[in-house]
Amino acid sequence: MVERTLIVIKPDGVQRHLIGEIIGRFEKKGFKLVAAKFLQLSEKQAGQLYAVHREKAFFKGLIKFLSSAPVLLMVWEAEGVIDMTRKMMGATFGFYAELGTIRGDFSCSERCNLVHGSDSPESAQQEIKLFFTPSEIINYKLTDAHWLYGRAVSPKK
Ligand code: IDP
Ligand code: MG
Repeated sequence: MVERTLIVIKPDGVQRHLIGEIIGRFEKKGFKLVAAKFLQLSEKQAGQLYAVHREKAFFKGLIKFLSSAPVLLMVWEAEGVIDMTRKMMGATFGFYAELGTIRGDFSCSERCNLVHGSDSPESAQQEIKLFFTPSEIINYKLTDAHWLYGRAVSPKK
């Protein structure tokens, strides 16, 4: 099923010059970028994104970190994009994440783990709505869709 997910390159990803690296991985995998915004979040906006963690001991530090410098907010679209982006991000703590994942290759930290990605269709829908209006999400076709999903040749032929 075609899904959309919110991906955020966190302040450490921007400061460490990893925007291109992170976008490049998603782009080369074949996902479609349908919206993007570069901005510095307020503590309130950061708190809304991480509302599920409000009771956690790390919440306050997380909100300060996320609102401390600019972030790149993006919506990516593809069949199964939520699970695939989570796999490509790797485990939450950079020092545990598998090599080959974004966090495993570039993060050594619990908090500064470079990237946020929605973890379910429900959270994706909610999180996208926090930052993008429907008209800011662009509907368009990529010409490689047949090749990407392996439907270039009909199985009968
Ligand atoms: P996720 O980003 O892999 O979905 P979550 O458990 O949703 O991980 O945590 C949200 C974010 O909070 C993490 O990406 C990380 O930046 C931060 N975080 C999670 N656990 C800790 C912790 O124990 N200490 C400090 N920061 C944490
Ligand atoms: Mg999470």
